[in-house]
Amino acid sequence: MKGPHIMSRALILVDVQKDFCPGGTLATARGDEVAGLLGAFQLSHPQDFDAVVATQDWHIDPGSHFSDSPDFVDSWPVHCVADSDGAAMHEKIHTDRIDEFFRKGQYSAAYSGFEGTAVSDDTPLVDWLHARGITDVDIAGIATDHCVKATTLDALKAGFRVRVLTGFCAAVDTKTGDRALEEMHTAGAELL
Ligand code: VGL
Ligand code: ZN
Repeated sequence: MKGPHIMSRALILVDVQKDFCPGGTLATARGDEVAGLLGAFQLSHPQDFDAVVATQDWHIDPGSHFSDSPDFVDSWPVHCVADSDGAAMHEKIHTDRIDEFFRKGQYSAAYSGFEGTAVSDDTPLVDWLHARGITDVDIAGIATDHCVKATTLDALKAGFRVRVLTGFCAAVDTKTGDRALEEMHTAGAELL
């Protein structure tokens, strides 16, 4: 006989870092707003999640990901340099309520949080989630058109049921952000 259906949900906060917010080197217009909303959501919805994780863009020498003449598609101004203030989480995020941080992009571009490994012991994100029996993930953060999209598509490929909290996502560009949301929906994500 089959056992009972167990559902276990994680919240994945994607790259809610200072450099992606107003005043940062690669700011999104809604970065501060999204960070504030997510911080409030962390406090108001603790029971919704069996785990809360955060990803961080964490560049040491990411090659052509950085450029003095960025095209804002494949190359970018210097941002989220490892251990710099710009790589820190936005101050509105309650870091004491995050179970683990996953850093990515040290030596090359890495848009998906699933390229990240845990700060405490280097465990890849997918292994960390599987070890905790996570079946479902809610995804939010920055940037909708890049790292949120890549993280969502990888979560679907890994077999998680995925919801994107669209009101809690900030895009580099609203047009490509909206197109990215469509792509995520087509790939199987539920848009909330
Ligand atoms: C990101 C551009 C460059 C992101 C990271 O977090 O969406 N975007 N590096
Ligand atoms: Zn980056």
